[in-house]
Order: sequence, then structure tokens, then C-alpha cells
Amino acid sequence: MDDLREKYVSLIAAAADESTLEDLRVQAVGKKGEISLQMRSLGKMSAEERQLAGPKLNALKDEINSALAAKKTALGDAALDERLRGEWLDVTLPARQRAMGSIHPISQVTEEVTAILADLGFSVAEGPQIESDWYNFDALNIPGHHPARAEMDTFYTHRAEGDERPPHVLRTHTSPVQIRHMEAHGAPCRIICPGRVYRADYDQTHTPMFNQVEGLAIDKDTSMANLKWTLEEFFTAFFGTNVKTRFRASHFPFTEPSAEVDIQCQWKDGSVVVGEGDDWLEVLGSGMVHPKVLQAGGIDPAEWQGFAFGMGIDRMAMLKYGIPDLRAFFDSDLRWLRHYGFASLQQPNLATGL
Ligand code: 2NL
Repeated sequence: MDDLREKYVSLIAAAADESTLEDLRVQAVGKKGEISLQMRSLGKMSAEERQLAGPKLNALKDEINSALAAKKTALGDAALDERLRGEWLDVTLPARQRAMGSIHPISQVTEEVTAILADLGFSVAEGPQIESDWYNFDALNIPGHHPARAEMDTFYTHRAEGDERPPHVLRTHTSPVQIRHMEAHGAPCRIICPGRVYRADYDQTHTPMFNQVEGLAIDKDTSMANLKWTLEEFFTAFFGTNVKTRFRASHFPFTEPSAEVDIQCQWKDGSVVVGEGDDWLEVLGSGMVHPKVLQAGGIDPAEWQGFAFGMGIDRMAMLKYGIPDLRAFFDSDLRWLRHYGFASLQQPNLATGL
């Protein structure tokens, strides 16, 4: 019996895995195991022999069982330690950079412009980007021979072969939205029309698609003085500083009289600063709505009058944020725009994580 104990105690101690351990259990204390067989043989013994051997065998069986259980626990613990060593994770590592989107500077400036003019009582009107030539040109008193209508300057759509109707155009300004608004709602009115416009032009200061905001205010006695006050309020709010303006006589087919508006500025180290100095920078066109344009919008020019203005959003964004090249807006390298101080871009880039 001592031999059996020694044999199994050392085999159990040496077992390398759970299946070896299970084999040993079957071999020792299983139904046909060595110890079980010896227990069965107790029946053939004399009473004295049995009294001696019985408790010893029971004790041996208990000892083997607890050795098996202890070894099983030890093997399990060792396996867990091994796994924990292998699956070690450094939770102090910095997090992976997450891709983040941000608002485009043109959208940001459109919202800034819209918010300021909304405070001055203007509401936003929108309309189609593909227009009939009537809404884009005729209604605005732009005659058929005007250079703006030449194919050199305007994108025209194609008509089917044999279709003699005039082709549609990509709107060259947001004025057609204002004509549509006059037709639909009449006077009085006070609206702005922000949106994309298209001209066949591409160089350092022109892109074929750009963004514009036009404004229109019509009432019984709306005047050039109201225009001047409105624009001065606007510039001061937009640039966050008092901005002097200069109105120069000009000509547009859709306004009479017409004025180009300059704002006070100063050149500093090759870039322009608005609201100081004694240089002037042209930023928008404006005037009193031409009677023919009111008429085209279904409004009686004998009863109503008003002002209109138009400005390029891209240009306003460049001036406010000191961006020298219009093409920055179409460049996917956000580092470049961030350099010019767009707060909404002070975040990691989507694609590059920079
Ligand atoms: C410019 C010139 C301007 C307008 C736009 C306008 C619209 C209607 C009637 C009359 Cl419906 N005028 N818009 C007026 C004057 C100038 O834009 O150089 N913009 C960048």
C-alpha cells in the first residue's frame, strides 16, 4: 500500500497537464482503478485483516483524491498565469488618433454673414443652381449681347438636337433667387440669398464655382442711405472692428444708381488688415434696384423701391482670415488652412491624422 501511495503521489506531482491527470485518476481511483480493485478485495479478507486494511485504503483513496484536486488547481493556476503573461496590455499607451470632421471655412463664413444679416432683419431665400436664361439674365436687365452672356463666361447646358429653346445656364449670381422671391411674395421684402454660383474662369483670384451672398430690401421709401447704414453695420460686425466704407459710382445693368463699395484697410507684411490704415479695398457691388428689374419680378416701380448688393463669400473669408490664395478652399491639405487660423480646423485631419 505504501508502494501505491508513493507511485501515485510522484506521478501526480509530475503530471504536466489535465489530461495526464485524468488518466491517473482513472488508473488509481476509477471504477477499475488499482485502489478500487483493492477495496473490492476487502470482501475476501478475514474480519481482522479487513479492520486493519479498510481504514488504510480509505485514507489512501482520500489522499490520492485530494492530491489530484490540488494538482488540478495548480495546473489551472499555471495556465492562467501563462495566459496573463502572454496577453499583457499596456493601458498607459496613448490612444489611437480618431478621425474628425470639421466645418468648411466657406460654410463657416456663410453662417457668420447670415447670422449678422438675420439680426438686421433679413431672411434667407434659396433657389436652383441651374437656371433659365430669363431668370439669370433677362429679368436682371442684362441684354442679349452683354459679354456676361457669352459662352466664354457662362456655363450653358445642352439642348437635345432640334430643340430650339434657349439652353439653361449654371447661375452666374444668386440674383435669380431674388427675382423668384419677388414674383412669389411681392413687396415689401428683406432677403439675402447665399449660395453657389458659376463662371467660366480659373486663375489665382477666380474659381469656376464660388459662393456669393446677395441682399435685397424693398419698401416704399428704402434708400441708398439705408444701404450704406446696413453695409457699415455688417462690416463692423463681420470684422469685429469699426470699418470705414467708401462708395464709388459704378455701373450694373440691374441697379440704378450703382455703387462699388470699398472698405478701409492696410497692407502689413504682404497681407491685408481690415479696419485700419488709409488704403481701400473693393469688396462688393450694390445700388438701387433698377425699375425694369422690379417690373420683371412683378413689383410696381411706381409704388416700391429698394436696394440690392452682392458680395463674394470666398473673398470675405480670405479677408477675415488672411488667406492669400482662393485655391486654398479647394485644397485638401488642411494644415495649410489651419495655418491661417480657422478655429474649426484646429483638429486632427480625417485622412492624414495630422
Ligand atoms: C458684384 C455685384 C451686385 C446686385 C448684385 C441685384 C439683385 C437684384 C436686383 C438688383 Cl434681384 N441687384 N444684385 C446688385 C448690385 C451688385 O453684385 O460685384 N458682386 C460681387
